[in-house]
Amino acid sequence: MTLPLVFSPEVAAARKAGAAIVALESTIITHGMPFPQNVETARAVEDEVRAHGAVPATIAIMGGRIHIGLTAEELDTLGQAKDVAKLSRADLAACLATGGIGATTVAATMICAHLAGIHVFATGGIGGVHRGAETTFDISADLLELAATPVTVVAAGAKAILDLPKTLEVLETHGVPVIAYGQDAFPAFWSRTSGLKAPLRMDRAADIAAAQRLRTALGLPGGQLVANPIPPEAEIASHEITPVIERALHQAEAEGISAKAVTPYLLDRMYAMTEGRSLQANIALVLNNARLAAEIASEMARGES
Ligand code: PSU
Repeated sequence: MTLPLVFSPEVAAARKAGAAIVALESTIITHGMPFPQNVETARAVEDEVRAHGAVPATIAIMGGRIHIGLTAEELDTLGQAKDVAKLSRADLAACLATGGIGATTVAATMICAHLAGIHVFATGGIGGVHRGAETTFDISADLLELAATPVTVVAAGAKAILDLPKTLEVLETHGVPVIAYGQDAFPAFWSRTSGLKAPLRMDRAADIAAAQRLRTALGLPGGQLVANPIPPEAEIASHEITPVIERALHQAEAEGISAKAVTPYLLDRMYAMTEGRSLQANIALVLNNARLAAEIASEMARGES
């Protein structure tokens, strides 16, 4: 069976030329930000990747095909579409089989990027172990994907709405390298530090690229999580964001929100409670991750040529 992969003209040309490519996800567009900021941000992130020497490949499922790179019209359609499925490893094939429209989470984007031969992917924050997971068992499939699929994911850590110590534990159990970029602390999405030390630290994109190459050469499956702190001017300090997170978590519990709906609900509540500041921070950190991912992808492309 041939894979239902479709490449945008820009990505097809980049593949031919052996240029650096950075994968971008689409759940952040459909479930992570409101319209029109979602489409504006997706465009700005793509431009940031281009400005730093790589080609962006935003990934989504449309009409039974995996799109690797979206045209401006496709991005616009996705950003305004209603009832888009939030796809992870479990539901990717089902969405393709039924011809639906689906946005890819970190896990699904990693799978599609790997199929397309892309080794680096930039997002905002990965999913992780939710607070209260000891009773709900709510642990994002993103963590297991990092252990299975050889793609380096650049994120601002895991979202601080999660249980970060447990998230790091699960990553460790599954042998996922967690590399803080340029600092010792594991970042907490809206804040530069979570108060937890990251297991690894690297200060150069070239070292991160080499580590992914060596991981594969050693016969180890899986990728690596690069935890890139939000730029200082955009951060919301932990003492400011913590009460907001706690209020949002209480509301989610009171309303009985569960499973895939939890993260989008919390992000939306925090947007309202911070009068948009949480979204501004989210946009700044994604742009920052796009820059670093472009540098890593360029180093990887150099290593392959
Ligand atoms: N980064 C953001 N906003 C988001 C996400 C990442 O800045 O909304 C998405 C990613 O697609 C990630 C998902 O895979 O949130 C995690 O969802 P869950 O907690 O349900 O696994």
